[in-house]
Amino acid sequence: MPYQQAPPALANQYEDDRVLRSYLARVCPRETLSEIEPSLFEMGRLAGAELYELQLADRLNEPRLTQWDAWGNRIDKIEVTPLWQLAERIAAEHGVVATAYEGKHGSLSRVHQCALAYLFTPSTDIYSCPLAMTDGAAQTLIASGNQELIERAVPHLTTREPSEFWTAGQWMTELTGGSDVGSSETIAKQEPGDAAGQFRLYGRKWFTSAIASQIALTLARPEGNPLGSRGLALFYMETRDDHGRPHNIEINRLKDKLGTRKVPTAELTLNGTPARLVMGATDGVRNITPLLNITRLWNGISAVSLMRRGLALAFDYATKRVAFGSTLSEKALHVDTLMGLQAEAEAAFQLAFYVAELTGRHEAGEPDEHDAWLLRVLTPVMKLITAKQAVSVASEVLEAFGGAGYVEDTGLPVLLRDSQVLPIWEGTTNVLALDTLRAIGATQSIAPLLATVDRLFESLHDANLIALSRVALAALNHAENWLRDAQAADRSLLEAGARRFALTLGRAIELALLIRHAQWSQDHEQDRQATNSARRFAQSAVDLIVDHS
Ligand code: MFK
Repeated sequence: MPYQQAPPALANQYEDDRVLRSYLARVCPRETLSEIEPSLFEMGRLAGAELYELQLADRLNEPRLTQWDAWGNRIDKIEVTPLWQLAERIAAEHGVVATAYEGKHGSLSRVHQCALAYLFTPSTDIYSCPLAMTDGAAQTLIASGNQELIERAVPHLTTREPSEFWTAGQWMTELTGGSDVGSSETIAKQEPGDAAGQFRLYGRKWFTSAIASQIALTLARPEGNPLGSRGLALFYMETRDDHGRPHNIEINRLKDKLGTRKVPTAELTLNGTPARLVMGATDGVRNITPLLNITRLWNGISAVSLMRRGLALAFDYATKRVAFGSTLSEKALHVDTLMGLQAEAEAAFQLAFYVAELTGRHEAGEPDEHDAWLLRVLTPVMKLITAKQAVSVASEVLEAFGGAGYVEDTGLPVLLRDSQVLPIWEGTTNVLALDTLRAIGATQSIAPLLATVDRLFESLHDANLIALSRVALAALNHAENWLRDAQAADRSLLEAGARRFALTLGRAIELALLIRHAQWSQDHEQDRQATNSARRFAQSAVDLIVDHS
């Protein structure tokens, strides 16, 4: 009988997720949990069964652009993959965006929605990209107060009815202005007869993700406005005309990317595309920031969901793969390696969902200055640290499969390629490290974060966890001292250390949140697994600050 290797398999992705279930049991009142759990069981079932099977079967399909028809007409038709077509319907029906807007559970509606997105994402080939932008566009339109656009678009962006559902693009990146959005060159012109607020856009957008979306929010400079980000304005556009063709938009080509290959990302030319001002004719960058902050939250949720997928497969495979006389799950070194990755993923999970809680409280109008500061500072910190962890965990997960992890038709290499986008889009690590400094802004101190961590540790009574808590506090105090000294020195020292500072904040707050959860889990579930993860995580590098000489 020739040797054949059993492949890794997935169970119901909610049912066997200790970390998600334990977290929800802590943050949700019992009644809320029993109301939301059926939706999570169902999404967990789909993610571990039909969607995952279709994802493997759909592996070689990619989106296609057809620029011309047989008769010489420019059509710029985009066809997305079969899994993407199904994912759109499932996302709408299961409320992967809508749940956050239905508000059935107050501020926890955002947590519920993020839990759905976390389960949905790893089996749907980064369909989370258009969903993230859809969610961000809805937030941005609502924040704009533009009643006409809110009434026109938000019901479509937040519906559960697939035939009514619209997704949104976020068209910001230009050749001149990648991270430096203020350098954008797209011009907005008003022509005779155009209604107030109605413009036509001319320019070239260099990296427009999920080009099949029905609407897009974009930035352009109204003629005569000054250079720089203040001279840009925020515009709303519907991307198709009445015949379903791109509305004065030429799709020049789809990008040939390392990963996210199912996402139709285009270079395009706006050729007099009709667009409406969303709010005011200036300050477009500031006005689009609600979108940036929501997509950064989605980035973090996607990062932890991809880590979870890799580990679910690796843990299952370890029970099946026999080498040197026993399964990998019986090899102390293999298990130790996986547990180290599990600790990274668990710490990242706690931070991503903590930011979801803060976002939910903000959206539910539970105003609190302290929470507002935390949300503004921790959003970039969470995005940058979880993205780095996702790449590193994905790389190790592939290695845990040996050669199989490097072979395409196992469906494993895509985990690494898709993770690699997470530190790049929605603000690179360095851009977000600088944004963290900007967010700390006037306080010039992380005192509110230190106060939060003190509160997280108030109910600690396990001696081991109390010892671990000192690691988090020491790192944060070191960061606070470094910040004070760097602010007193010249700007270049502050800037040069910004990445190490932000990464340290990220790892220290992850550790603090994990310790808090571990204590709860000991007390309420008699479970020490989170404690073991906290111990491992505390012994990895938490403090990355390098002092000035
Ligand atoms: C898997 C799910 C992930 C989702 C996938 C989505 C796929 C989409 C792919 C993409 O589109 S990737 C492109 C994303 N591009 C970026 O994220 C841009 C990265 N660059 C930055 O974030 C820069 O920091 C920024 C462009 C914002 C800097 O621009 P400026 O011109 O230097 O802006 P400035 O003057 O610092 O900020 C303008 C205002 O906005 C200021 O307020 P004031 O006018 O009141 O002073 C800032 O404080 C404010 N601001 C900036 N960032 C903010 C913010 N406010 C709140 N939150 C923020 N994040």
